[in-house]
Amino acid sequence: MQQLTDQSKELDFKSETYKDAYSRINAIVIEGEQEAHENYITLAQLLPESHDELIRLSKMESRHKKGFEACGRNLQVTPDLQFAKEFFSGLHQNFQTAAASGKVVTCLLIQSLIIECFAIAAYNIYIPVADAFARKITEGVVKEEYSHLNFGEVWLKEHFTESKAELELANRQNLPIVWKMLNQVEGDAHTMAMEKDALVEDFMIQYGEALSNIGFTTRDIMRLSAYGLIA
Ligand code: Y39
Ligand code: FE
Ligand code: FE
Ligand code: FE
Repeated sequence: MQQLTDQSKELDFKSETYKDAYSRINAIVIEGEQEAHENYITLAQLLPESHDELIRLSKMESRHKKGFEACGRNLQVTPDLQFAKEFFSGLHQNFQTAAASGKVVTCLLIQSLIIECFAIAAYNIYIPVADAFARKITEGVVKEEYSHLNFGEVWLKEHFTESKAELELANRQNLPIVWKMLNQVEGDAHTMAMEKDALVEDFMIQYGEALSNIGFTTRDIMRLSAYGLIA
């Protein structure tokens, strides 16, 4: 923690090194928000009883995207959107496949649990080391991400018994992808004073809490979390 604080004092947001890392991390966030927008529209079609609420969430995601685009412009950084598309391709493909066969539980696990927890961890770790403009934007965004995670938790808790087996399989298929994604951006995150250990820790806390809220036991959570480690 102390190290992070010291490092953030030395961050030069205008340096080529920082801007190069930002071109990829900012793109990931922009692409992630765009895909989240689309995923909630898809979920609205799959869950007619929650249609209006899910459309409301999808609109929040497109506002998040606009906010992060402004953060990039503010630092005069051009986001590397091609890199970001590839970065998300594994989770994107799995979400599309699940949606096409009406597997709403898998879709909720991917978007509302895994991706939202990833976003919450990244944004929480970013806020203390962000430039002042991006910090304000990110503080507003992260509050809303908690409400997206909450939607998934509430729905899955209400349908826990019949969703449990599908959740276990979807966790096993998608958690390893998250670790690969984290490994890919470890260096860029470090340049921005975001340490991988802190990202992993925050992610596991959010994700473990979510699984607990849905109805998994501590023993289940340990087992589910371990799948990430064998990526
Ligand atoms: O629900 C949302 O708004 C999530 C899509 C946004 C994804 C953000 C992904 C952040 C990963 C950043 C990795 C930095 C180390
Ligand atoms: Fe968002
Ligand atoms: Fe979200
Ligand atoms: Fe370091």
